[in-house]
Amino acid sequence: MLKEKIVKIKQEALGAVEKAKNVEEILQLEIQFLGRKSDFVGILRQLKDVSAEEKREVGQLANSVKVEIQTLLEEKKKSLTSTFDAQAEKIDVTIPALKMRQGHLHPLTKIQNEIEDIFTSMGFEIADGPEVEDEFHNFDALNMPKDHPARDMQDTFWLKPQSDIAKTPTNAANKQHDTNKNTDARILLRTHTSNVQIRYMEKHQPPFRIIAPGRIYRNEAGDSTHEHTFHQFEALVVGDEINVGNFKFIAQEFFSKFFKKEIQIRIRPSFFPFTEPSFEFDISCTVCDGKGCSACKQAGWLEIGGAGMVNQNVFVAAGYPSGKYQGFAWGFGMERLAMMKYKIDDIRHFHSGDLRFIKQF
Ligand code: FA5
Repeated sequence: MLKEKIVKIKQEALGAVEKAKNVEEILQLEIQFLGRKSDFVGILRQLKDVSAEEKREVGQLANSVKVEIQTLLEEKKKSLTSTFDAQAEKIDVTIPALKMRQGHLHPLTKIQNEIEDIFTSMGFEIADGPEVEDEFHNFDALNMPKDHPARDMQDTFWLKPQSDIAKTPTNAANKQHDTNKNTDARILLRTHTSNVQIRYMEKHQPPFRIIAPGRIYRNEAGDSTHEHTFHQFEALVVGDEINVGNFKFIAQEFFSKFFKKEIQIRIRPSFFPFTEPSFEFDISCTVCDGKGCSACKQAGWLEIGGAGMVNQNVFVAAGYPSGKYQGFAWGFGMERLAMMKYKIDDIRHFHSGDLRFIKQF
């Protein structure tokens, strides 16, 4: 009799647990079927009145049913708490996913890569030189002796002489590792990429054609077209019979490829100690093609940079015999070129770190 009651309770419990929809209902069922006032516990109380044999049988059955109901309640509780309730979460699967933010190259890096691609396609090699330079490679070897007024054209950031640095206590202790160096050489932040001309020629023999893009520094106040830290781009072509015509052709090819339109070159007399003759060169205006507009102040031409035939004194300083080779060199500002290409009105944008500017490229 008690056995049947237990089996009936078990079936009722299984059915009820099956139908339960949330954790609260499960807790209610636990009280209803196994709680102190439940029928099940009532049956267990009646066990004291039955025979020893029935007590044993009913007791065993009651235990296993209790475990069964408890396990069932536990499993159902788990399954209910882990069930994903899309309604409750209010997830709208039709909303477009958030865009991943992607990094990209700085506009100047892009310009530099473009320039390098064009020149390597014309058989040029890319050369490099130090930004912290000695006076010899930045000035003396480029035919600008110490008292030469041309040095004033490029205001210089001088660095502490190495002998001063060596006097500091830590470095004095290390000095014995360093005894071969001329610690009195004046060092500076290079004022142009022309130092690479000397660095390259000291190690290579003509014929060659190189370009040298890089960062340079000038101790001057900034405005919309001047920075104290900017980038230049040097070209140097040396051989037996290099002439101004070669320069004009290469320059015309490069600028036409860079601006993706036919560009004319114009040269005007100028002066640089490291070139003879020297000239400034202009390109036909990239906006009006030479007709005259506000971008070129109605001139039809845009100033690009300086150039010239390498001065023989420079070849000699680099270790070549005088009169044996000829070459041309040029140097221009990369920021200024980028400003022309992308119509940027202020050079200071490049290093401002302003993402609204950087993200446009
Ligand atoms: C020179 O630096 C020469 N080394 C260029 C050269 C190389 C001439 C080889 C001949 C042969 P200059 O000081 O004019 O020249 O500078 C060259 C270019 O750098 C300028 O035409 C301009 O485009 C850019 N530039 C000069 N000063 C600044 C500045 N403060 N901010 C941004 N760009 C500048």
